[in-house]
Amino acid sequence: MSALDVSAFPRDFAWGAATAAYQIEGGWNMEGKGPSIWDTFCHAKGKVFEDQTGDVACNSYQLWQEDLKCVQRLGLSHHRLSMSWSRLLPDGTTSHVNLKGVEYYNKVIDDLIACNVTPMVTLYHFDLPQALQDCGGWKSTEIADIFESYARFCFQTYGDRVKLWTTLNEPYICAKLGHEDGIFAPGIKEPGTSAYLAGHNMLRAHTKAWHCYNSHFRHLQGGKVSLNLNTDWAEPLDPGCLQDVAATERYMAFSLGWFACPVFCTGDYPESMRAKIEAGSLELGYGPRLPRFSKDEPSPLGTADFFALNYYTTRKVKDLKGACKSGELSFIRDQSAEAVIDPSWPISGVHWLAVVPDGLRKLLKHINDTYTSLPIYITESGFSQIGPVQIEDDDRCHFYQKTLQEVGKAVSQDGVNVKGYFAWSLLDNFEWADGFSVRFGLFHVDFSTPELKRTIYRSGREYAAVISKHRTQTKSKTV
Ligand code: GBH
Repeated sequence: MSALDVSAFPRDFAWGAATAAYQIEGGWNMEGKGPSIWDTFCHAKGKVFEDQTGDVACNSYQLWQEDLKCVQRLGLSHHRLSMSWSRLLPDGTTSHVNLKGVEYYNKVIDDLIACNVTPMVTLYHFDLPQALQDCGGWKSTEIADIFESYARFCFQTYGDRVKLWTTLNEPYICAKLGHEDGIFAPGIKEPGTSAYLAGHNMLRAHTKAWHCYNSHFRHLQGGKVSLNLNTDWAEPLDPGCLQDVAATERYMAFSLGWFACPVFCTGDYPESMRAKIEAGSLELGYGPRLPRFSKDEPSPLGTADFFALNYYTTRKVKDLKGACKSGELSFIRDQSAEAVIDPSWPISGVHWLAVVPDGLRKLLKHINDTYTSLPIYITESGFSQIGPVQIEDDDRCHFYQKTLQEVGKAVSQDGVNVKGYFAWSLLDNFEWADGFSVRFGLFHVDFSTPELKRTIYRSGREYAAVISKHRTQTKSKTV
């Protein structure tokens, strides 16, 4: 990464790394924590690679000091973490608060601030309290108010120190993988229906949480609230084929637009998305499936103070052309687009992650042109190595170098207001359905011994060097 031109990045650029509670904390039933849907999902056999679980993960619940050393070694200005809802509120409601959990995040936040690191806190990164799943989870209408109470509790408890909040991480993944494909917790496989309902209630929950902050905390605490949206960048397989062009627009509408349009554009779902879904319903004899936002509730429009983007990869898209027209309801039938990987793109250690750094630049410009001129934080971007562990992880170094170069171009050449970059991830961790078989860390974690020793990869050393170079350059400009 040493060749990277850091002068493209603004002086106050946020250099961060990211983690998520279930992926690192462990302590799944320690000191009063209630179970989450990921505890349940992993404990049921056959869901996760080799039936691995996040019961211990990186044991960050007990080894936080080790993580803090990693943060300091990188010289981060910002660090993104998520809170485990059921560690704070074991049954998901404020009727019972787990003080040990409150203490844990107090310590994490205080330590970060003492080290001059600004925390960015995500309230929900896939780990719904099991007690709430038992009442219908994201499919239930009531979940939005319950989430608002949880959010209020966190703003009250930590908002004196936390000024950057995101409510929900990747509602797309939670809805699609959790409620359509069933490959993420809660493992619901109800194609063509539940994902839209879950997504809708997540948007309602986010909206209520943002309004809660806006009305009751913003004037006292002065922070900002958003939600983390993920999408691939997509381009037509055959740019000369009108159907492929339309399919590409649909692909983007069904991923980014699904959540970004209500929050940043119109207060409602993309028209193309609703039209396709309702056409499918007619064909198959179903009622409406994409919910409508009620006039009796606040609109999602305008409920974000910045744009938080998780970007990993790009796809070429072609029209399904009726290939999927027979039979059953499904998200993919509605979307009617097929996404493929261009064989010329290098692949990473996971099959879905093709390395396309300039896709990020194009996506940033697209967001800036289509959705918002608000500042954009890239809240996740990362690479998993191929094959056995290599501490000298040259592929990952190359990935970060190229990716940061593209971010620099988005800023300096396209005029996109990118405020920060969070590498996914600080540590090798529990990679959901892939368990510990996939490593995204800037630090290696030795999962074979109870010490769970953290060792910096070359990519971590080089990322630290980039941050320090940027710091030195911007300092010398001020004097
Ligand atoms: C992020 O999601 C998550 O926020 C983060 O927690 C996670 O560690 C990181 O990705 C790395 O995966 O093709 O069936 O194997 C990004 C969205 C969700 C995209 C899972 C890839 C794989 C599904 N990712 N998906 S599959």
